[in-house]
Amino acid sequence: MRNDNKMSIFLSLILRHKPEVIDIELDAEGWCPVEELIEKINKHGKKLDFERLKRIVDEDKKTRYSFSDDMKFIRANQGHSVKVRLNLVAIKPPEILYHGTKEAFVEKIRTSGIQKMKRHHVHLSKDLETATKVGARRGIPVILIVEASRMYEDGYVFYCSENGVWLTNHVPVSYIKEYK
Ligand code: HQG
Repeated sequence: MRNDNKMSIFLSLILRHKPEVIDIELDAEGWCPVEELIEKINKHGKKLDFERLKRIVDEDKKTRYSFSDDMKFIRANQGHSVKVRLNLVAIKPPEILYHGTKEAFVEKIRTSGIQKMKRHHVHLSKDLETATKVGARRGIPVILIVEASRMYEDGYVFYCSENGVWLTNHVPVSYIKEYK
């Protein structure tokens, strides 16, 4: 569809070069929230809904764009002129990693595990002190001990950011030991 081509070119402009045209920000890895992208493109006077966006992504001949696994984020696979870091390399984590959270969240975490919520990954620390600080931002901190090695052996993928934050997609309940 000819109009889809035009929209795809506009998407490239936003996701690779000039996100500021619609006042959106890409994160360090080039991702932006799909819902916000659609809303801001419409505000900009172009018509886009999720169905159309998905069609453009799926039918792009050069696979220019990707959705995150949960379809909540989108990015250009390459070709950026804005600075993005697409090179998170999966690496083996230490035996144990820590997650600092707020006491009030523990009950939910007990049933659904540690989820990335609004971020792109679950953030974990290699030391107790950092995790305690993260948890204390919101109230009484509770530190969860994550059996990272066992997760890794079971096929879960871990990354370590340049600033030493350990990242993974989800920590299922069975890998969490609680600690107060
Ligand atoms: C919690 C700061 C209910 C999770 C810090 C956390 C960190 C759940 C909150 C970085 C849940 C999300 C990240 C579930 C997780 N049910 N609550 N199933 N699973 N949660 O801020 O880890 O300043 O997105 O425990 O230093 O607190 O941004 O994550 O309390 O490194 O650079 O939901 O943010 O760094 O909160 O913090 P966040 P986080 P920056």
